[in-house]
Amino acid sequence: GQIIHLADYRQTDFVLERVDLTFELDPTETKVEARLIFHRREGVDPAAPLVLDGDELVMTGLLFDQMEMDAARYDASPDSLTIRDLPATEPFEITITTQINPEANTQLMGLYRTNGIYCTQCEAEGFRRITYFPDRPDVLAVYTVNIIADKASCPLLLSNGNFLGGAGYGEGKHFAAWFDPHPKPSYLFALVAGDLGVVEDTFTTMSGREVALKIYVEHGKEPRAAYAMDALKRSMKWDEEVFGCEYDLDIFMIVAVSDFNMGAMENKGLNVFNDKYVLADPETATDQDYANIEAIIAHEYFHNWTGNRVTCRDWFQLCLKEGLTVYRDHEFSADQRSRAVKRIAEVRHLKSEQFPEDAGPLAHPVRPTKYREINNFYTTTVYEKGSEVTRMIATILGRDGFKKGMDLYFERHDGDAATIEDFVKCFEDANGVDLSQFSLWYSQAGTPLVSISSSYDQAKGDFTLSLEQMIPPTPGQAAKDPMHIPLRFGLLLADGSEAAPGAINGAEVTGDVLHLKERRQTVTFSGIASRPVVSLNRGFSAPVNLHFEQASADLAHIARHDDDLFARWQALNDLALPSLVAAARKARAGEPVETNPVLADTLIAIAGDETLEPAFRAQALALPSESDIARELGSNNDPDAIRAGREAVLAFVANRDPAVFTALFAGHRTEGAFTPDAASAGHRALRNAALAYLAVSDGTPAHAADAFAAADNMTDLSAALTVLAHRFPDAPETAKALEAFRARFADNALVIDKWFSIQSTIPGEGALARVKGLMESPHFNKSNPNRVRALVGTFAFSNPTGFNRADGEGYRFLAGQILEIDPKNPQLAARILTSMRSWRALEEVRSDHARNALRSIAAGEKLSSDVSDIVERMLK
Ligand code: HT7
Ligand code: ZN
Repeated sequence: GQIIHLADYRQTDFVLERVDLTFELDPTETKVEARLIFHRREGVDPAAPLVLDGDELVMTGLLFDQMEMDAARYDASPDSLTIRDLPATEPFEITITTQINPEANTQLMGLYRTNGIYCTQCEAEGFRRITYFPDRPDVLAVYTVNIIADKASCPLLLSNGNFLGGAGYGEGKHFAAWFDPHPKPSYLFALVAGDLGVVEDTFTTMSGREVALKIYVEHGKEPRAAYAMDALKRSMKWDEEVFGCEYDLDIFMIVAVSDFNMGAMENKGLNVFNDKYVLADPETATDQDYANIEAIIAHEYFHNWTGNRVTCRDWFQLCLKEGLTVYRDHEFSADQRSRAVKRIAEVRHLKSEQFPEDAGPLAHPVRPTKYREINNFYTTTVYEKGSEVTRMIATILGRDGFKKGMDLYFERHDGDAATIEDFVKCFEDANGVDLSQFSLWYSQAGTPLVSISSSYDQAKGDFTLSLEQMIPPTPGQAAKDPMHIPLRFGLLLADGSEAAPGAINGAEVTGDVLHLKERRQTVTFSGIASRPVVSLNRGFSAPVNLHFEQASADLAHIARHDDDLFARWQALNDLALPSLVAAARKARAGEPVETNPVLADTLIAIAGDETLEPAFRAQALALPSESDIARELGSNNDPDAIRAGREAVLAFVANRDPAVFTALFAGHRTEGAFTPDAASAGHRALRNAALAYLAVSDGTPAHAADAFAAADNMTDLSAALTVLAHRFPDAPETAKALEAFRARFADNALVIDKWFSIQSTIPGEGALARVKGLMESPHFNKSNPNRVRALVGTFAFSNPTGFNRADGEGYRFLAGQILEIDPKNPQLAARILTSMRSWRALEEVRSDHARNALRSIAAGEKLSSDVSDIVERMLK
């Protein structure tokens, strides 16, 4: 594929006025008739042809104003349709008939069949696999959709908008008509047809309209959709209360399908979900599953305003809808649960996924300026860093200023296909501020590094911070300008209270936010009576790396006393990382590992502090991961040494005071019927964190085997199974538990995915053989994306020692898998391949093997543009 540049954007020559679609569904020969009414845009050359996008299309008919089109006036190929000699000003109608094969559509883009259900996925460029169309997000039109299908196998016929009516259609067929009054881009089109069960409810909007809510799932699974329905109603209410956004159709539908490339899709009025993010009950879903369902239901619902009512002008603006909507779903979950614990989970995720992307060959700005394959830009940078950029706008402007900007955005751009500039301008205009320097966050890739030193002058009562920012070079961007970095801070005194400085010089400070804007800045706080400990980047107000050599005692002070819970966790993390890095270095050199006792004692004190919420204590107990340590080390990494060092530190903590973990494990059992609320989940998280330490100090599988036998919910059951499998892979107890789990859940594929993932992340050399063995299991299905992600994806992304074997077998295995998956599902193949994005940071032997494996992929025949784009960028 060729490279598309943001700078080349121009409007279409023709305006699309109306779309009428008729589908005659058939598993292998579906007929699609598209009636499109266009007119030439004012000022456009009257000779300019109409060029429509297609992808693997077969055209079986073409009419112009209902008359057969003269063959001399058009050229059709599978990927485009060009029509000439069109009217200069007046509207005209083009009717295109295509024939498509949903059964053979293994890419899961366009119209496909999954478990007998017809369903569509059109974002980003799937609509062009259904019919020829101006398939770009700035072409908005009103759609009418007629669906004709076999009545017995497809009693349900759904599309966007409101139901117009339906009737029999002869020969065992029936039809249904839908009309969506809201102009929309083609990527939000959806059609679903099949035989599904339904869960129904209603929601009364803030202006008193009743909306029918329907969640469609496979027959028999209806009870497992109750939590999703509850999350949907809470989302609808929250969006009214917090953003003033009211739902705008008579019906809102969600359909759960088992073959899906991503999490879910926000089609107007008809969201389609990966069933993993809809179905839950205590026996089969973990607390994490419940939290994910709540977040993704909210995310897709929130797109109704941020994405659908205001959409993107072009795909470069993807973060306009995604970054903003992730920010909105984060805020929603924070309001539904514990804000600090939610923020800790977000930052862990950001650091473990986005920071590596930003530091490697796939780094790109939140708003990229070029792409070859848009599917490859649904990245953690666009989504999660995009959300952080939105959060910084809120931090800089404050709650009210942010709200004013959002209100103006909806007022000004409802019905538009907008840009990031439009978005930022709303905040500027609503608040009378200039965000031009801030906007570098959209255009400069790479995680800024802020280096800090401090000094205190007792005689003068002055505390001084020297800050310096550096934005590392990224592909295509060697030199960068200094950015506007909003750092929340507090100055903690010895008694845990906060100093209130008399004057602050050297930086703009608004409230508790210090605005770092220059490359170097020295900030002096006067009137400070004793040496303070600075707590910086509270709440992770800016997505940056901080280099600040704070003494262990100072970090322990923050960890014990900061009134910002997030800052306490961050201090613990900052205390742990140097120990873990030092441990990895020692392990690499074959030397004994020493652990900082301040770390162990602080961790244990927090774990045992009953005044703190259990979920927070569980987060505190989770040491930085192997990939966190790898990132901190930066280069020449040996995953085996990293793990060995981390294991030594973990063992030191586990053995420091095992009684604390015994007490936590015994004291946080949740009694009574399971509820997925955050408080109960917190008790389970703390208890299971304690179990993991107990298994280390005790050295036997006994605790975990007992916990497995006693578990009455999936959170506890899978946590116990993980401890057994990861700590005691060869124990008979583990084999027994794995088989019991498999047998019990053999007919629930989503639970079997957990069984795959737990085994594929067993550390060490044996993992690859285990994964290969599991691929032969009758439960594995290489054409289902959830199965492939659970087994192959989890192995490559989340098993550092197993995947990065020194002999390179892990990379060669992955290369083989990528080449096998690519012809069937290029998006899935490309995404799993990004697991190798940090290959250059590996030590030489491994990085040589990794390079060779990547080269073997690059040499593959007929690679998709998805995979070739990723592999070429990774090798550049
Ligand atoms: N907006 C949706 C993105 C999406 C997608 C993109 C490419 C290929 C398949 C896809 N399925 C869903 C999901 C979201 O961010 O809400
Ligand atoms: Zn989204």
